[in-house]
Amino acid sequence: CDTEWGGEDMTVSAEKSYEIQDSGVLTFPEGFVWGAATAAYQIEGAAREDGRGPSIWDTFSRTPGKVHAGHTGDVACDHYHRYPDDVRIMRDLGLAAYRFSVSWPRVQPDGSGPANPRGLDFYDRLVDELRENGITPIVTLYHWDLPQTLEDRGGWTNRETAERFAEYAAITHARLGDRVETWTTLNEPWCSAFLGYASGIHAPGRAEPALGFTAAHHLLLGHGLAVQALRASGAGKVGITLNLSPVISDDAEAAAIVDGLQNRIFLDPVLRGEYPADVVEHARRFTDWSFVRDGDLEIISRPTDLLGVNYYHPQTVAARAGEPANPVYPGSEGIAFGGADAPRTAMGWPVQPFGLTDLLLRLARDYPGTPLLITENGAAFDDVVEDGEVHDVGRLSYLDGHLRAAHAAIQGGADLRGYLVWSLLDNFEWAEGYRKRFGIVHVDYGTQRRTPKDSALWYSEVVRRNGL
Ligand code: LGS
Repeated sequence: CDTEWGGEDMTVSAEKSYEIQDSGVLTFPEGFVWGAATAAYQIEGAAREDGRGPSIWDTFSRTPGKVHAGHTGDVACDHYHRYPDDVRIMRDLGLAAYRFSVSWPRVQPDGSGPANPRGLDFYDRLVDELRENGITPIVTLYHWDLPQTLEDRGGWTNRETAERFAEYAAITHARLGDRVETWTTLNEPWCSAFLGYASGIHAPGRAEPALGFTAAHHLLLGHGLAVQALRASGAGKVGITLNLSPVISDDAEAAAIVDGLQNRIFLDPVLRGEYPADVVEHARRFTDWSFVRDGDLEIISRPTDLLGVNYYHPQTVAARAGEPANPVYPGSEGIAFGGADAPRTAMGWPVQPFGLTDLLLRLARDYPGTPLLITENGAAFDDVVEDGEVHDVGRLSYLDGHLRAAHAAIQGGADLRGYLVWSLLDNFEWAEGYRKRFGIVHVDYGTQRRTPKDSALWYSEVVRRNGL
């Protein structure tokens, strides 16, 4: 890898990024964890069952104009009732691990107070079912479904939400901790903060740049307090999942701004105990950072056992005078996004596997000592079922390319422990509703019929061989 990251020079130029040479047989390290991932609101359905309270996504998806065609997670993949079938599919594919999220409003319908036992019962059944089928459960505590009652009190802009989150983490661990070893606190706090509060693209739909930074800090504080709570109750392995994107640019300043707002604003507090000085300066026109209190960064940087990495694509940016700010990156005026010369997925995202190698090697170099787990990687394509089969060549080739990229990073020294494909099933893709399909298993939403796609059959063979 001849790319340069961090330090003074943040630039990675497209020309310098190498081709992944090795297209022969590749074997992953012994014990490499292979699996798939999902999230509660995206697959469960059963939105009003067994005492579940409303979350910000129930509210947001019912707000006209926010989600494609007014889709909601009310039914989704009906996984709440069909989980035994879904676990059987995973077993048949030979998956070793399954990452799912626990719905906070099932466990605490109002976001605080005593647990709703019927909500926890579901996860109890799911965990047992997984273990009986030889699949290791990996729990995400927060995948964006904040109890609406907490949002009514300010949501993640309110410091108290961080404390409530730690209580919820302890309650959930008390019930599942005897059978679940690996816990991640938050999924992609960047999305919660900057899609949810700075730009309004996601729930709760607030759109003030300053709130993005406040929410980011309280999410990080919630992570740190939850780590403490999980440790106190004897959790095995604890970590956080971040959505990280290498930034490709010929302009070092533009690259540093975007890298700071996307990656370092979360990586540095968690893994180094400080906010990056350049990000603090950059955001001063929006916030005085007075929400950061003495001692917060010690809490946020409590040691973790793994870093969950969600990787989809790099960000290609260029300096361009007059460009308005991208609302998900406050203060990014003068920076143009996109423009990579690469094939695209159905989301319009470029397919650039080398970005995963760059990212993993950068993490190994700049944040050494933390084992890495790819908690999400995958792609949406416009799949069709033909005679009971789905020939999703685009996804298969995306996954193949990214696994080769991950393997290259391991060979370069990254301590990568496993790979979880996003997603097991087609599901509710947030603001895109059901129109974007990320599953390796097709879901017919009319009949709830599951059809493993070609990518699933191929992935099953990868898992069996522990390689490509
Ligand atoms: O389904 C989500 C997947 C799909 O693509 C999953 O729930 C999330 O954890 C994750 O965010 N996912 C995902 N991410 C790609 C991120 C691209 C950045 C989008 C920026 C919008 C302006």
